[in-house]
Amino acid sequence: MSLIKGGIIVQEQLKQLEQEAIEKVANVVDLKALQEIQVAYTGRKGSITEVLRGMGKLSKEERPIIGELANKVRASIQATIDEKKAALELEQLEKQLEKETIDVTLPGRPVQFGGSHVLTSLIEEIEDLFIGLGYEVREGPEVETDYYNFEALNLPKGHPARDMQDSFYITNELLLRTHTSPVQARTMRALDGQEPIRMICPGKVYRRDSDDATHSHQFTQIEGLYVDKNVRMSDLKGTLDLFAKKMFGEDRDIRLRPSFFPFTEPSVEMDISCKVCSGEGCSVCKQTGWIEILGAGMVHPSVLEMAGYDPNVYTGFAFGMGPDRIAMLKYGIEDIRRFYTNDMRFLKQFHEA
Ligand code: FA5
Repeated sequence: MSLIKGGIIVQEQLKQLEQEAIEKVANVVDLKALQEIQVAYTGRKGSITEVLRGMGKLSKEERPIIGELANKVRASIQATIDEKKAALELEQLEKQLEKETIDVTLPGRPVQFGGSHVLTSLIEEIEDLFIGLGYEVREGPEVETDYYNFEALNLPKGHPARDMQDSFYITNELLLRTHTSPVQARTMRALDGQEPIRMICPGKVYRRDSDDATHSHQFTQIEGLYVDKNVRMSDLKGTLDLFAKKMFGEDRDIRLRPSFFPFTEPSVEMDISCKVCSGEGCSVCKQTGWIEILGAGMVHPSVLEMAGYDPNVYTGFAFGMGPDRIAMLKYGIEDIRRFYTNDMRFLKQFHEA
């Protein structure tokens, strides 16, 4: 059947819409505008729906013909939109890929390598030296009992020499150890007075000292203990002399001064000539030309006895050195606080390339 007047008009309107939509789609340059065209023509409230509203005025015979035509027009517009959409999406993807291109010839970011802290390296060097002399490395707790930190070292409660090491107490009986000497007492106690000992113990210690160029409230020490039959003061002197020469070289001056520690008798302190000023006097050596690096002496008979060693059979020597001060002297560092302020420019100087 052929269309009569009303049908012909609707048919014309539909064909016009199709042509109009296809032209618009052809000129569109972005997806948003394309979406708007879709809504305007094929959407629920779009132009095609609008035209179909007039169907009521058509004859019964014309309606299916126009309905079929409307579907074809809608499908044709949709197909054109789909094709355009695919093309625009591809274009967009290509643009994005171009923008995100990676230049593989650009230099990469250098990987930052970590390294041992200068004090850790120095402590390992000292450990190696003493291991070579037959010493073993031991450890002890940083939170120590008053007994091991003081009493077992001949420093009973109220002893005036406790003031030499102003302490951080946690309770009446617990404190942050002020030196590594408690490990002497712990080692002797563990061996029950039966075996000779050759040990060193590195670790952190804490004191209520005011921080300055050569004092820190937290620093490191290495304790050394040698107990056997017939250990003499000359053995201590020979050991310290060897240590100092290996550590600082043959040309640096060393001196031993008489001193006092309640846990050794006799006691000495060892100084090394200042590298910063070559012995002339500077702020590091407090104008004396020397820096004290360790305390030492023959283990006091009472300390041996308290730990279960018979002082008539066994004798021994002990020393406690400060690796912070040793590092300052070895590398010419003018302030101990540099070790603890984490300035990478300072710390990196000691890493191997
Ligand atoms: C002692 O701590 C004794 N326990 C050492 C000892 C062990 C003597 C065994 C006899 C037998 P003294 O307080 O002098 O001694 O400290 C030893 C070393 O630690 C010093 O020579 C010094 O190198 C270092 N030292 C002491 N106080 C500080 C501080 N506040 N900052 C950095 N280093 C320090």
